[in-house]
Amino acid sequence: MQEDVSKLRNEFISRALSTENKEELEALRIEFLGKNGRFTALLKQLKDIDPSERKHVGELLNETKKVLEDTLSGQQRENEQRGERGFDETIPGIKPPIGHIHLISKAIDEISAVFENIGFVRRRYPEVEWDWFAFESLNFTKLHPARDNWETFFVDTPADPKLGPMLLTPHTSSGQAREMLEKVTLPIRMINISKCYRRQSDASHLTMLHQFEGLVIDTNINFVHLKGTIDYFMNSFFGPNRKSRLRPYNFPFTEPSFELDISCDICGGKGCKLCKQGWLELGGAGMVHPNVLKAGNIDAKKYRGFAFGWGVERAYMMKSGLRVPDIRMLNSTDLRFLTQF
Ligand code: FA5
Repeated sequence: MQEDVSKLRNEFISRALSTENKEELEALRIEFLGKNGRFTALLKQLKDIDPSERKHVGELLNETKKVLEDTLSGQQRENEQRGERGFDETIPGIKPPIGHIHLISKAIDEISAVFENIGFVRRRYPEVEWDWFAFESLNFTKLHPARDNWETFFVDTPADPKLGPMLLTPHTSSGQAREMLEKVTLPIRMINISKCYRRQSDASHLTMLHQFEGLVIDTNINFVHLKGTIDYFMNSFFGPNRKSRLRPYNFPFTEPSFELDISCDICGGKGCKLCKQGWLELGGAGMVHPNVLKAGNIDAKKYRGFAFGWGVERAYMMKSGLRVPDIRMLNSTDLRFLTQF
């Protein structure tokens, strides 16, 4: 319903601004606000809406109605003045509202630039993926809970005899084996950014999220390279004043494994609804497990690597000074929110 209201409002405004006379404007008024108008139809639906949402939707409809009426009267004045004076090329034109790149796209550009500065190459691997790339090649056990229907969205198609069932990838780590198998020459320094899907939705979880996955493979790679890369990213993206910490963790595809947290900017590290205890998890990292190198046809005796996978939305909302308290707001279509960025 909210989406319908905002689409209708945008259509009304753009069509009203291109009318040239009273008659055109009146026809538009009847189409939207008349007894059987399109906006009037939405007003009539209000009584059927769930009572818990009715107040919020009612307010939105009232505000929108006022916007439509103000646009009508403003444009009527404009059309009248134009009629009186005829065409006057010295009058400044009507400025159409100008949009901007969406904040998630901006975040992706910024993250890519940070890593490209130190030699990483941007990649993008499939969102609709085979089990083999998302789990099997990454050393997941057959009964790992992430493979469960409750965690991952499976696609209803026949399984491939070698690659298993098809799914919506829950993480960008599925690009690791693809990068190793598709890459002709080593070393590898990739940053893979794409969409991932999980059965989650709350103040810090989205159902469709973006992750950025780093993978470095070379002959002399060790933990210091990983830590240096993390510190460089944290400093470049969040500035010098935020704290980060690594916690030992367990991922099947890295050994040792860590999770990376950043101090919460909303509560200054005191603990709030979003972060709970002052820290927000950004993602996982670790040294690539030899079994993953083997799955990628890389000689595990000669080569080593590190990998990390972090959330784009999480990283962006934790940027200093941004103070977005609910990750789902980043997908809002509300212009009052979006024009702030
Ligand atoms: C993984 O997805 C691992 N593939 C990360 C990794 C890569 C570890 C390489 C080691 C080596 P995890 O499930 O913790 O790990 O997710 C990583 C990050 O993605 C989270 O910390 C968070 O920032 C983001 N993320 C995960 N699920 C969601 C979600 N539902 N909504 C928003 N962001 C999410």
